Amino acid sequence: MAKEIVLIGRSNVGKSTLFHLLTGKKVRIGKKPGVTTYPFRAQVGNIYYVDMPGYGFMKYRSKEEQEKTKDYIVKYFEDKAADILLAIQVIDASSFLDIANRWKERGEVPLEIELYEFLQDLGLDVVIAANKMDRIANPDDALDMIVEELGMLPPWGQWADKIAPISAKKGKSAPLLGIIRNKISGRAPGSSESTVQ
Ligand SMILES: Nc1nc2c(ncn2[C@@H]2O[C@H](COP(=O)(O)OP(=O)(O)OP(=O)(O)O)[C@@H](O)[C@H]2O)c(=O)[nH]1
Ligand SMILES: [Mg+2]
Repeated sequence: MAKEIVLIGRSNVGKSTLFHLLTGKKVRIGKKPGVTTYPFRAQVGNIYYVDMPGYGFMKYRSKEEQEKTKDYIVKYFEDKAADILLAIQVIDASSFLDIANRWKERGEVPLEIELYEFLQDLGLDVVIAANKMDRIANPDDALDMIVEELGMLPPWGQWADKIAPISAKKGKSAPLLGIIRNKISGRAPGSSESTVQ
C-alpha cells in the first residue's frame, strides 16, 4: 500500500498553502480558520500527501463540529499509523509562543504541544514545519524558544531533522523538502548523500 505524508496542525497555520507547494494541487486556502473540512489527498510519485482539516478552533463551526473533527483526526492517525511515513505538524511560528503562553496561563497544556506528543506517542515520525517565518524578525531566537516549548534543548539548529523553518506563502520550503526526501529515500538525516538537489 502507498505510504502517506500527512499535514496536520491547528486551523489557519498554512497547511493547505504548504500542501499546494508540495503537490502542485489546487486546494482551498483562506484567511479564516476552518477552510479545509475533510482530508484532501494527492499522489506524488508513490506517496500520498494528505491535507487535514484544522485541529481545534474553526470559525463559523459549532463546538460539536469542531470536536467531531478533532475526534476524526485522532482516529485517522490511530487507524493509519502503520501507513504514515511522516507526519508534518505545521505551526504558525509567528503566533505559536503567544498562544502557548495563553494556554499555560489558563493552566492548560497548549493544544499544539498535546498534538505533538500524541503523534509521537503513536510512534510516528514527526517533523515540525515552522511556517510563516516571513513574519518573524529574529528567527533564531523564535526557533530556540519553540523547540524548548516542544521539549527539545536549544539551540534549534541541532534539531534540523525535527524542525524546518519555512514560508509556504513565499514558496520557501527547502529545509522541509530535504527532510521529506531523506525520509522517502530512507537515508539517515545529515548523511552526505542526503544533500538536497
Ligand atoms: N505570512 C504568511 N502567511 C501564510 C503563509 N502560509 C500561509 N499563509 C496564510 O495563512 C492563511 C491560512 O492558510 P491556509 O493554507 O488556508 O491554512 P490551513 O492551515 O490550511 O487552514 P484550515 O484549512 O482552516 O485548517 C492564508 O491567508 C494564507 O495565505 C506564510 O508562509 N506566511
Ligand atoms: Mg486548509
